[in-house]
Amino acid sequence: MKTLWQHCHVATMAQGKYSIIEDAAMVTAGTLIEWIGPRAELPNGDYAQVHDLQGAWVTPGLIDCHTHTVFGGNRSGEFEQRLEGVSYAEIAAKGGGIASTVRATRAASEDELFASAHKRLRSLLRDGVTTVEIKSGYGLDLASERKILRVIRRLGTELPVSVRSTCLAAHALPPEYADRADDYIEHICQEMLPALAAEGLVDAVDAFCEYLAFSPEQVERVFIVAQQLGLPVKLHAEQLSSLHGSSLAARYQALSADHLEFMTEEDAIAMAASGTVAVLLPGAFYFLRETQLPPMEALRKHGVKIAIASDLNPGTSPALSVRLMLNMACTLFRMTPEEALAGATQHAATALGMGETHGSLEVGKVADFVAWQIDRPADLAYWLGGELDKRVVRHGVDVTV
Ligand code: DI6
Ligand code: FE
Repeated sequence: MKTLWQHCHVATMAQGKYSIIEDAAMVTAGTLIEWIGPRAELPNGDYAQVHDLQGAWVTPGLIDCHTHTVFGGNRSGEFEQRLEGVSYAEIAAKGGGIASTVRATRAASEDELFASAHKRLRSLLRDGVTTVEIKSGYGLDLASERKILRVIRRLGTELPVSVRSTCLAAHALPPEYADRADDYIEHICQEMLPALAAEGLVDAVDAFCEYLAFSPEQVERVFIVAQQLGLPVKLHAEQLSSLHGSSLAARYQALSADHLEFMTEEDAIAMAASGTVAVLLPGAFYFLRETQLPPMEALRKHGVKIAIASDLNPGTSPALSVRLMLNMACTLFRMTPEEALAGATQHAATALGMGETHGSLEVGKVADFVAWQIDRPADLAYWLGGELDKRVVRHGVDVTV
């Protein structure tokens, strides 16, 4: 069944550029794009449906390639304490921080986790997201990580969004393994990853490489097992200090290395050589009042692809809008609106290993797009959140929420 979409302009985002087609038309056949170009060149065809997009700007559906959407409780109380001068370290020493989210997540039932994550994910969808990556990492034992990953799979079947599931068991040290980080890594490698992968719950493996989390040596053990299981890897790296996790990620052909404020030019060279995407997370940078900027010039100079994501999580980035992240990428990281939009479309798709099928509007790609009632593409990075009039199409079907 063919559908014609016309009376629109398109920013196709092919090759990570606006690649604009004015007065465009697009033909979808089932879930795929069959033709796209200037309306004047539209070949004659028989269409089951014709949609008038009323002058909208069409972009690929937004892709949020780094989130921790599934968690119990929230940490607004800690936010309040931090604003009163209590440090993150003091809060953590009193059992707060990631540990408090782990307790709340372990205590929550699968249905409770699903219900709270569903609300957060709906906010992202209302913002034009058609693909999202969601990490586990607040369970930190086999049963609790499994519970989170099952919720992630269920979100993908019950909401009109493509969901990629990432196992982040190596996010923090669970209390049962206090002072035994190597033993916990061994448990991840021997028990957790093989079991969760065998259950089909894992699309990629991530870890938190940081002096207050896991060392590059520990992360490498996780990467080796991921590789044996045939799973691609990603890494939280260089967020608070420089351990060259991003170079390690590049050595393992990681899909992405994320955060990266403290990365070096050598890390950028390694990432460029392996095609590892730099996922920048301006929400966490902002929320932690970080001052060290990611090395934008080195990333550009060496041609590292840059993606932008929400990092939606209760501790460092309670961000419910990807468009707000685009604005922050421009204001805080000095990206252009075009670079920012590429970061939440084509480059975000590449960061999920989906770059061949998603992320731009080209013949043969999946028909995931948003028709925005805006004046120009830069509007997407201009407005600070809020709702924009739009139609959201996923797999060729209108799924506007
Ligand atoms: N980096 C972060 O900013 C979050 N996780 C990570 O690896 C922090 C998560 C939290 O504080 O709950
Ligand atoms: Fe994160």
